[in-house]
Amino acid sequence: MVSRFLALILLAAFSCPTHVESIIRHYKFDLVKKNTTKLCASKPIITVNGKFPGPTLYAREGDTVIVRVVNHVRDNVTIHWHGVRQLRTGWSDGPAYITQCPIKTGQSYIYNFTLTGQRGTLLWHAHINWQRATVHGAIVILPKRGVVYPYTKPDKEAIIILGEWWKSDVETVVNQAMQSGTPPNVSDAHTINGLPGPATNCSSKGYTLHVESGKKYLLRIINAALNEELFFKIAGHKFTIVEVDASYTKPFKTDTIFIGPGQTTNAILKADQQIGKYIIAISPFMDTIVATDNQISTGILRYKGTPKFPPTTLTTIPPRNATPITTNFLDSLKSLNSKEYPTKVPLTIDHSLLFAIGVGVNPCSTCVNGTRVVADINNVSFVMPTTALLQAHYYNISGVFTYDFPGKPPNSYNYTGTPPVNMQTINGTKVYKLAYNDTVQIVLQGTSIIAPESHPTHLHGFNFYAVGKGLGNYDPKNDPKSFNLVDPVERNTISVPTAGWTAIRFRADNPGVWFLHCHLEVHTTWGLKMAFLVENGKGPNESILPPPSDLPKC
Ligand SMILES: *[C@@H]1O[C@H](CO)[C@@H](O)[C@H](O)[C@H]1NC(C)=O
Ligand SMILES: *[C@@H]1O[C@H](CO)[C@@H](O)[C@H](O)[C@H]1NC(C)=O
Ligand SMILES: *[C@@H]1O[C@H](CO)[C@@H](O)[C@H](O)[C@H]1NC(C)=O
Ligand SMILES: *[C@@H]1O[C@H](CO)[C@@H](O)[C@H](O)[C@H]1NC(C)=O
Ligand SMILES: *[C@@H]1O[C@H](CO)[C@@H](O)[C@H](O)[C@H]1NC(C)=O
Ligand SMILES: *[C@@H]1O[C@H](CO)[C@@H](O)[C@H](O)[C@H]1NC(C)=O
Ligand SMILES: *[C@@H]1O[C@H](CO)[C@@H](O)[C@H](O)[C@H]1NC(C)=O
Ligand SMILES: *[C@@H]1O[C@H](CO)[C@@H](O)[C@H](O)[C@H]1NC(C)=O
Ligand SMILES: *[C@@H]1O[C@H](CO)[C@@H](O)[C@H](O)[C@H]1NC(C)=O
Ligand SMILES: *[C@@H]1O[C@H](CO)[C@@H](O)[C@H](O)[C@H]1NC(C)=O
Ligand SMILES: *[C@@H]1O[C@H](CO)[C@@H](O)[C@H](O)[C@H]1NC(C)=O
Ligand SMILES: *[C@@H]1O[C@H](CO)[C@@H](O)[C@H](O)[C@H]1NC(C)=O
Ligand SMILES: [Cu+2]
Repeated sequence: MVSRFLALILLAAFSCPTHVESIIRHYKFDLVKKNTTKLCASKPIITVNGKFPGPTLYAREGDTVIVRVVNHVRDNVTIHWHGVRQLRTGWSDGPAYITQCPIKTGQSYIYNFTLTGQRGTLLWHAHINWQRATVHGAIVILPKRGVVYPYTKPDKEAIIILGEWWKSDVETVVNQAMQSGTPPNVSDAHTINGLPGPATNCSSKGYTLHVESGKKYLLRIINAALNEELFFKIAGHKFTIVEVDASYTKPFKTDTIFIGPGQTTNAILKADQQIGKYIIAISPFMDTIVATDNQISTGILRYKGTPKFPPTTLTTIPPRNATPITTNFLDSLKSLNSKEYPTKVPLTIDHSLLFAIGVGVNPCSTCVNGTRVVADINNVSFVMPTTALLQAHYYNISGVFTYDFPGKPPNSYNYTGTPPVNMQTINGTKVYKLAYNDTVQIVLQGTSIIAPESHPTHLHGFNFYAVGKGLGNYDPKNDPKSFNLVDPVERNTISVPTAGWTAIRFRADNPGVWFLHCHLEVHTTWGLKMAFLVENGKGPNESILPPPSDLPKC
């Protein structure tokens, strides 16, 4: 028996010399309320393991991650592993009422997924109501053992999580807005690794990044804010961008990073300036009339050997409406497209979709002025079901959703011109059905109803290629001529420019039900969301796995 066991080990070790072990990483997430004092006001917030931001999940490409989530708070909970492909494991994706029912108070659920073909930085966050304001953290996927980065290995690395902070309870903020039908209050401060910094009248000193002269640092930057696209700068220093959304990019230099909620950016910073202190600053981007939290949060980059009271080098803050900075940044992003990491843009398209995304106004007798601001895709404001869509799909439960999500707007109009007089939408829980391995192009077309606005749109279950973008209305005749089908950036969340459009492509090689929504939580709440239903394929590895036995029930 022992010798047979040994023989098996030897066989495994020698028959496959390039084999690299993948291991199982176990984590436990306890959802608990915790009084936090490092913020402006001491008040209890929902946290994972008492931490804000929550714990970092470390793994290597190929590893399986098991996270046991235990809910000790009064609120329902779910956790989403943002950007993780979840190949065949949609049960572990996390959006409430899309792939699972919530984990109720006192209950637990095991998320179980494998990190296939991805390496870099992602984030995890709560995916129910506005809980992700405080329930979020980093996911670091290292390359497989023995595999190097496609860029010079940095000496050290640091995780930098950008967020928002409200003096009030966030669920109170959103509930108040839903009752009045008006936009919710903006946050009271921005945070860097949970610290707002001195700019916001807090006792907090803010975050400090300690560096040593001459060394290179890999900064894993995450935007975990609910409602704000952000600029990130460090005085006197430039960044080399090497990866976004856990996909390698062609390296390029910039002094300002533009990052939307749900997006991640790996940037290399060389500590090549004089010893001293340099301001780190985050500020909002908004190039239309919508309100933002204009608090600038700051931290400090501090060189080793800096004297006690050194001068601090300041940085200029981009104007709130600095559209050209965002355009430069987005236009510089190209996928690496190397031999090891090739770009695989679908060249033929089975489903060519046009999604008009934006807001609308519906009647509401109990609301301020008798109307409610809503949001929609192709005039459908998505209504959350009370049974998760994936369960309804898997168990053939009828009446939960319909298959008639429209592939184009029901009426065409000048999407970026004078808005239609009738700004009403329809309610629906509709999905768009795809066969396994179908190829999809979606042109996300922003609308100017009430006001045009940038929408950082997130697709679950897939990475997509951003093949084109432009201002005004998408022109199906001429715009495809300038599509980049060679090295477009690959990501899971993309900004749709204000009064413009973005075209994305992906292959539906992951069976399940996959959410697509604006990652500005205010717009998701208002209904700017839908789901793709990808059917099983024929092969043995082309079907969704059976649900785990502890899957929560509604
Ligand atoms: C949190 O702090 C507030 C004020 O400092 C206090 O009233 C409250 O009881 C504390 N809550 C918890 C859960 O510790
Ligand atoms: C995780 O999923 C795998 C594959 O379905 C299964 O074999 C394993 O038992 C699961 N582990 C846990 C802890 O649920
Ligand atoms: C939202 O802002 C309004 C106006 O400043 C204020 O009256 C209200 O109390 C705020 N709501 C919450 C939940 O903080
Ligand atoms: C900070 O405090 C000063 C003085 O009390 C006040 O004028 C200012 O409005 C405060 N700023 C914020 C962001 O609360
Ligand atoms: C309600 O109507 C008043 C008067 O027309 C207007 O000033 C206000 O902006 C409206 N509020 C909303 C939330 O639409
Ligand atoms: C759902 O229906 C499909 C097609 O009719 C069938 O193959 C499948 O077994 C059914 N699933 C369940 C869980 O009943
Ligand atoms: C749409 O409206 C914009 C802004 O008013 C205008 O510049 C553009 O020419 C219009 N496009 C069409 C096709 O009418
Ligand atoms: C959206 O649907 C409503 C209800 O059917 C309709 O009145 C409205 O004209 C539609 N709007 C657009 C832009 O298609
Ligand atoms: C649309 O759905 C919302 C809830 O999401 C509900 O408040 C509203 O009454 C519905 N409107 C219609 C016309 O059914
Ligand atoms: C998916 O489609 C592509 C061509 O579009 C084909 O090369 C590939 O083999 C297909 N994969 C599967 C698993 O069917
Ligand atoms: C299915 O997946 C397993 C494990 O990833 C792999 O060993 C096997 O070759 C795959 N089978 C097919 C037909 O692709
Ligand atoms: C929690 O989720 C369950 C299942 O969907 C639901 O019945 C219940 O109302 C939710 N509780 C709260 C407080 O939202
Ligand atoms: Cu949006």
